[in-house]
Amino acid sequence: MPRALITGITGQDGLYLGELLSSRGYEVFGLVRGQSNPKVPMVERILPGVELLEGDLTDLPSLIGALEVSQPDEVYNLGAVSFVGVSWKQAELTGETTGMGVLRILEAIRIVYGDDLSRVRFYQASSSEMFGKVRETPQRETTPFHPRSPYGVAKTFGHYLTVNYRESYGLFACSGLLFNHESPRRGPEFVTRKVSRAVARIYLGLQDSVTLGNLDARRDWGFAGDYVDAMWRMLQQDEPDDYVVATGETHSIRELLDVAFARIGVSDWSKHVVSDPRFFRPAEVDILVGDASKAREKLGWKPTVGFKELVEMMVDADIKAEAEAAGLTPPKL
Ligand code: NAP
Ligand code: F7E
Repeated sequence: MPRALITGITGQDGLYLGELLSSRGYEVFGLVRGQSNPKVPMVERILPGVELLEGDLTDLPSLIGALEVSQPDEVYNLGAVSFVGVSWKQAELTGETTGMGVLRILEAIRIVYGDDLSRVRFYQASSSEMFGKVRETPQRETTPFHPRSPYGVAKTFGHYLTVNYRESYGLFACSGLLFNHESPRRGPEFVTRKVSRAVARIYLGLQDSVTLGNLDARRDWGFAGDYVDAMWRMLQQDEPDDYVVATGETHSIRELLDVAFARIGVSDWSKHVVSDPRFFRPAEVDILVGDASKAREKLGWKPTVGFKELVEMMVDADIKAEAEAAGLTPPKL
């Protein structure tokens, strides 16, 4: 039975990856931080067979301990301060977790596996935010980086470190340059979920409007369930490599609002949306769209959920969840 250790198991991707690996016969271990992490009951409900280990990416001994206990064949490093907006306000924590955390887990692997590094494979959750102020469109593996936030800078450090440990020590280390991926499990601070939740609550009469920032930014949004499959595929190849994972389509926040509000029968959303400078970023990534040809050709990967289907899935899930929380029976869409 192959064994996998996932950092960031309590996050959106950790949950989908845990489900995927369990369904493929893995023994799954997940790193959980904090002395009483409130997400543990939710993880145990969604992933009943998974063994949770205490540890933190800012604490090297705890990473060594987690590797010693789990002895994984595959390590997926998904843990991070992942919200770009907060990375300016907590730049040091972002650097320590999202950047230096990668160094610590790689060093922990070297310490635990010693001369036997061929026993383990490593996946690093890199990001399209590394492309930042994009030098070419669409972005591919060879596009130069120009990160625009402390988060993007920290991810770029983690990416190059992953490449460096592959080149320096022969570690089977892959970096996935993943574009935005979403789901009903997405954190409520990210724009897709913020919108799907607000639209659900507007539909149910629980609120009137939503306050957002820059409506003109464009992103390449896919479904998280598809993207964790690409992570797994990277670690099953004969040789380690880096891959862009994306849908190849780009949409603005305005288009996101169009689809989300259309789901509840509202075509003019202007009276429900307020734009507030508070939600603008000090430096914006204006447009992202990825070219995932390499992943398609070498990994046989392609997205299965389109933009409209994704947004509708999220709005529907939020209508159900918000209605249940408010004790309402939602009217049929
Ligand atoms: P997420 O939902 O925000 O999950 C982040 C995870 O990191 C959580 O489990 C969190 O634990 C954990 N974490 C935070 N600080 C930690 C620390 N000091 N030590 C250990 N774990 C810590 O993020 P996601 O959307 O699943 O993304 C997974 C990874 O992919 C992240 O590295 C993200 O930066 C990267 N990524 C995401 C996207 C995307 O569109 N989703 C795209 C490209 C790359 P708590 O629950 O305890 O806070
Ligand atoms: O912002 C704009 C905002 O926070 C998307 C993370 O998973 O994907 C994610 O990073 C866009 C930006 O995601 C609001 O300015 C407007 O242009 O949903 P987001 P992100 O910054 O793209 C990448 C690939 C990652 O790696 C990250 O970990 O939407 N926007 N108004 C807003 N964004 C938010 N959050 N809230 C607003 O009110």
